[in-house]
Amino acid sequence: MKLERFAENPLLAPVPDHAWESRTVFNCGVAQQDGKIILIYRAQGTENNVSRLGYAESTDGRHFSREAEPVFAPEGPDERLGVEDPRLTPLDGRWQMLYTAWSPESIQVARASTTDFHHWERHGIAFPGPDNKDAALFPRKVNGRYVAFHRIPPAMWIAWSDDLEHWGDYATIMEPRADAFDSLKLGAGGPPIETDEGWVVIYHGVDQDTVYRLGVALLDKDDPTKVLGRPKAAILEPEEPWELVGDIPNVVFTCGTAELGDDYLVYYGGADKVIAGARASKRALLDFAKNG
Ligand code: BMA
Repeated sequence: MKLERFAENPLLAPVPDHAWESRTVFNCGVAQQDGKIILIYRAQGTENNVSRLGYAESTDGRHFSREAEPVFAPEGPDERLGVEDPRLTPLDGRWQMLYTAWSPESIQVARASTTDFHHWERHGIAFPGPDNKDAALFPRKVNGRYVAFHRIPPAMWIAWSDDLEHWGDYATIMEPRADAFDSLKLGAGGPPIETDEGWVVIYHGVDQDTVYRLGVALLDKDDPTKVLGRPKAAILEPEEPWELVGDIPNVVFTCGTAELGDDYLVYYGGADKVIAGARASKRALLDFAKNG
């Protein structure tokens, strides 16, 4: 089973007139609110490598209008090199965002929250470095505690918390597999999607040639450290010119999914330079995740 790309791709490209997003726009968190699909996307200008986050919204999921200024920018020593790869989760009436805080000393996961995507409350570092990223919160508590994915290379991990501030009980849930698209390393895409049969997780896997592909897995509903299904084949791999060539070649990388009718809409960065979308039927993706 493969994701089916939108005919409209790429959906968003860099804007030469905007200094902060003139070079790249790519990995984006996804939210759904008031009938809109909202993308909070990573962007870089040509002046340096610092990443900021921009805002785009759509009513059909395929045509987006965007804002001229970033909605979230680096602050303080931990973010000197940028804020990257946001993942958005609705929890207790707010949108929680986990993102990569990058500095010369460390790669860490920080948390901020909002209700309108323009005014943010910062909550500081959630997962300290030296190298932790690809974090996404589950959309509800499991067994009375908050849960999140995170990544300590080369594996995908889970962690637990009572208050969203203090995280512990780190556990590896998925390791690289020698004979698959995720042979070098892997990390979560967006937050997991709850289904009757478990948590569907779309994730990225990297192989020995540093090609980034997307895969899918199914985790147990009550014990998400238990992997119920993990097909060997990728569901999306770089094929289009703007996935093969860009800022970093051969990359498709997702930070979030929307739901529209019977479909999942997966938003992803292409070659770290543009934003694209692809769809899958909910049933087909779940069946594939389960049975591979
Ligand atoms: C990862 C992250 C992503 C990026 C990917 C491919 O380590 O930095 O933001 O898309 O590499 O370059």
